[in-house]
Amino acid sequence: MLIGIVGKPSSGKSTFLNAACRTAAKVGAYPFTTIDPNPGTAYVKIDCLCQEFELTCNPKNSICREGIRLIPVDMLDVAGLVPDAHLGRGRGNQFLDDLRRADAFIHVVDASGSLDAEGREVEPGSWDPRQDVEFLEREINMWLVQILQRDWRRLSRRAETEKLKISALLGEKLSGLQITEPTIKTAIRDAELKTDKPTAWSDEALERFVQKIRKRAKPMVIAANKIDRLQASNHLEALRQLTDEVVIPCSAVGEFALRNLSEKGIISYQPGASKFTILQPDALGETEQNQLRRLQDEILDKYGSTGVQQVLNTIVFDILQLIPVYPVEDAGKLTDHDGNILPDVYLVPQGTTARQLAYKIHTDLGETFIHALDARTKKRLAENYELKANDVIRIVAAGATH
Ligand SMILES: Nc1nc2c(ncn2[C@@H]2O[C@H](COP(=O)(O)OP(=O)(O)OP(=O)(O)O)[C@@H](O)[C@H]2O)c(=O)[nH]1
Ligand SMILES: [Mg+2]
Repeated sequence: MLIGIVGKPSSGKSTFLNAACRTAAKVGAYPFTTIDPNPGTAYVKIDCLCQEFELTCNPKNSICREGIRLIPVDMLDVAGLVPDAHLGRGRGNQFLDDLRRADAFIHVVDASGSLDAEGREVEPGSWDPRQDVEFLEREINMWLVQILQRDWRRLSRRAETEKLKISALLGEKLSGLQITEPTIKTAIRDAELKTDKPTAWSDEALERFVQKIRKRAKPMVIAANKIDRLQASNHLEALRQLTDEVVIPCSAVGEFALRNLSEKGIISYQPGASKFTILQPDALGETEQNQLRRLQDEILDKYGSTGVQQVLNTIVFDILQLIPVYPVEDAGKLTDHDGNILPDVYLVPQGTTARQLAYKIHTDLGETFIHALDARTKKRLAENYELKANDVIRIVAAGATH
């Protein structure tokens, strides 16, 4: 799974990546600090089943910390987008091609309103961040429109002359963008387009169509960043009223500082938590102590967390609606073939069947699938059994088990 970080220059995208992934991407108070994309690995958090089963687990594809399972997700932080990027302004929009595979986007917005449309500093609070939400959605749409337009004439003619379904041709063309035929069909219907005459679709119609696709195929969460700055809270409500996307108040800088101090053992802090404990007060200077106090009072107490972890969990569990399932090879001991307890957790879409899980683990396992077993009840599950969140599943296959 891949989550893309987008937004205008200097909104805090690389800081968000560094806070979430502990990367060292370059950060700077000037536009276009990032040119080449920065990858990272973040973690979403769930309660680990080792608590329910009262076992000590040996995670392999994830991490368990004090009963909290951390599941990795790939992230990519890219260059800033500016209005009319699709016409080549700023760094253009070609770099978004690195995000073709993305399952969702985080839009990092400067909620303190201290940067203009191009990411240049202005009087704090004077810029209305609602404009950023509007222009960015348009630029993402235009990026998709341009991909479509590249061979639209040929494609639409072919559909008409060869009497092929335009949704099927588009499904083939857009598969690299994780856009499937059902999504395309729904978008064609919602945009009220005629399927038998795609050559007649206007540019405006293509844009309408793409907008419908984007919402489904590249869902977005808005990280209302720099909430640690005074002016931000005023803009937060306005942002929430403007858009139907989820808006989460966020301080990437705050999260970065807390994780840093926690790694050094100076404080104890779990990402996403509403408080921290100072373990080594002597290691903190007066300024740092004051900063931490402000962080507690003005961010954690006010908003419940720094927002970074909440953005990630919201995308994976609320927006993409993925559910965690634990495959094991021994349904009694809950282990893999090496004896590791609850080794792996997979994030799968709701509605995934036992057999689809088998395919996800290994093609062979899917092909030779016989049945599955619920490790809690030891009941047999048929291939079309729809997995539930936190199922522990053994797959029984011809010649191989899992
Ligand atoms: N106060 C505050 N400043 C932040 C926050 N996040 C980032 N910044 C600052 O905003 C500036 C830009 O941060 P970057 O992370 O480089 O922004 P970016 O979006 O990656 O910028 P480009 O790569 O140029 O597009 C830096 O000075 C950061 O320290 C935050 O949560 N609060
Ligand atoms: Mg950057």
